[in-house]
Amino acid sequence: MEKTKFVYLLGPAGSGKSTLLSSMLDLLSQQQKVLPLNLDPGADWLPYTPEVDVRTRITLAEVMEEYRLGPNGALLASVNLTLNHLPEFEELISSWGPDYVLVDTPGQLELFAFRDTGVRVVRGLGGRAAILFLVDSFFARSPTDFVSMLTLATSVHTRFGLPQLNVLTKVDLLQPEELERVERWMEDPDYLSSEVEAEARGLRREVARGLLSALSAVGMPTTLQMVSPLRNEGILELQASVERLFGAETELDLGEEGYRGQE
Ligand SMILES: Nc1nc2c(ncn2[C@@H]2O[C@H](COP(=O)(O)OP(=O)(O)OP(=O)(O)O)[C@@H](O)[C@H]2O)c(=O)[nH]1
Ligand SMILES: [Mg+2]
Repeated sequence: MEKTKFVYLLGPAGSGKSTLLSSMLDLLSQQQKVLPLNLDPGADWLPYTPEVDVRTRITLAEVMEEYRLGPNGALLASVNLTLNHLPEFEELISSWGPDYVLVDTPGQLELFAFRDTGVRVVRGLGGRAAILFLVDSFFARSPTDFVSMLTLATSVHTRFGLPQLNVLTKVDLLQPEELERVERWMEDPDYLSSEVEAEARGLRREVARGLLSALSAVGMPTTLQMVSPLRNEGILELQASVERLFGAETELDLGEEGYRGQE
């Protein structure tokens, strides 16, 4: 299994994880053996057919009933219960022998990324791992919102310490000039900063300034891959970037603390 490449799709609720997974699956599986793995116990419907699916072991509705929890508590419990099934999933994946495993994660990003569940899942499944962090194009309309998303992306990167590609999804919803503006923000942090100064006021501006300065101290994300699975745009380029992401990467090493921290 040590050669298998696990690509974890992470991002805030509704950012397009499942849809992008489906498009990547269609493209990648033309040339490689690709296993779609669903780790979202709350998913009602998925735009692809998972080969291994946490919902065959745990469903949100059952956890709500059994533990008498509301939807949020039940989701938290379900994600934790996933850990019990990791050895089983690992075995299923291993016997399938895929080149790639595309991993769909729960919509509630914080459950997977900011508790220790995500790191334990990555470690439990093994192989070589990388993250695609998805940013909804909705947040690329405002420079201040965009800074918040870059902060979230950096925080996920720090948490997992894995090779990571940040991906702007649903770009079909942006006008060409909006897309150009985002590209300029990525190329020139001073331009992003000047746009924040022009847009935000009061405390919102103070916070955005602070975040920008923290980002420049730890290393501003430099790439943002643009995709629209709906129009099937950017998927080929994304696949090439994913290959490159694994290019120089060796065995997974999450260290004692569960992540390596910023390189
Ligand atoms: N316009 C547009 N809509 C998209 C695109 N990709 C996804 N969507 C829509 O965005 C919504 C959310 O997509 P999902 O793929 O379910 O997002 P998700 O991140 O898996 O959502 P959760 O698992 O619920 O957090 C759906 O209505 C999709 O049809 C895209 O490229 N363009
Ligand atoms: Mg989903």
